[in-house]
Amino acid sequence: MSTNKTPQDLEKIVSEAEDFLPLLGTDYVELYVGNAKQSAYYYQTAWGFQPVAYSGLETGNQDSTSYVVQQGKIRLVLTSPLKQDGPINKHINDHGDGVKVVALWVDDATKSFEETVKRGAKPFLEPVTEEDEHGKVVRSGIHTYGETVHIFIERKNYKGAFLPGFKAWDKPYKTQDTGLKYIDHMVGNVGWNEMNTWCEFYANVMGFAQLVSFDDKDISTEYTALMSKVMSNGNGRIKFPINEPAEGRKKSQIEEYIDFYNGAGVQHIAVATDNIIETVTQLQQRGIDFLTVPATYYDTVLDRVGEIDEDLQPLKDLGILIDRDDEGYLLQIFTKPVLDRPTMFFEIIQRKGAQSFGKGNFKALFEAIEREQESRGTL
Ligand code: TYF
Ligand code: FE
Repeated sequence: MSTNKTPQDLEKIVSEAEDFLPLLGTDYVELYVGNAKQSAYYYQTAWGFQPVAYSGLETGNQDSTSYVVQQGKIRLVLTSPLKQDGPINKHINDHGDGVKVVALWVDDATKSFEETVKRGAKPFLEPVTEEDEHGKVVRSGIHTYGETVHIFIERKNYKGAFLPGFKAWDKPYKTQDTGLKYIDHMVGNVGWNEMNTWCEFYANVMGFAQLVSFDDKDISTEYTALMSKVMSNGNGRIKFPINEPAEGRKKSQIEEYIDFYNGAGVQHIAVATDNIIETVTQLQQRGIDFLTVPATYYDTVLDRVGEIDEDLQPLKDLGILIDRDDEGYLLQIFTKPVLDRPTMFFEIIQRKGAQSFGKGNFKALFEAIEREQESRGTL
């Protein structure tokens, strides 16, 4: 069964949360990767991100290299170690490439740290002020699920390209963007029976409210199951669904992730576009692989979702999924994992009123994932 909070419920939780942890948005997402130079090239060439900033040997950083790329409001940081045996090496050894930092943009990073630690967050980074000729930035950080962390970024007194320690990176090589605008939501996979613990963390420590809950009856096929709850901050700019595996006849995709990632971590980053047909056409031409559903999906989809603005044919050709709720409809599609391990993937989403997550597509989507699991021998 799905449960939805009324606007009145949300308003109350929201106004309380806004008091102690106002979040302005996602500041950046940092991945620890084996080869940052090549990852940066992939995100530029295949996804249309633009070069923004760089840190490495040339900037006096002896330990690691980071490339910052941006598209719309989406900022990715790709980081690799330069030496052996450090924490970044260990992270890559344990998890493969993956998201280490989900950075949150705040007005006061010191207060964000104090308020969350007071409510039980495990500290990752004590508030620290860093300066260069462009101003100063205050950063602080707390742990979340697995080895993932949230870093609070206070940049109201900063005008540089990214953060102190980085130089502006203006590479003559530029690629056409693919129309990606902002991060709509970021999903965490956690272990058996851990979903509620982490939802309570977001509620109690960060003042988030639960938007929706899906149990294994909503999210199951004949073979596999999972459970999911969507947590949101007060202004709705930050939405974190949390998934846990559920018992099915075969192995849940969440369990497969946990096995290969060696623990909890970020499962998918949903990025918003306002023209999904254009965006996905571009991405497919540049070699991004998407999950596909059987052509029969399109035989009945309009009976389920009613009238839509787009022609059905291009949606069918590209494999874009459609769902509707009380507020409107949405278009969405999922990439295959973008790493060697079956761990992280992307979702492309275009919202046309709907504020939900595509529940009507879950069955077709999870059957598509099962076919992939089958091909990997992990079902
Ligand atoms: O974020 C969501 O809830 C949707 C649906 O493993 C979804 O994108 C949920 C779980 C999953 C893949 C997609
Ligand atoms: Fe999603």
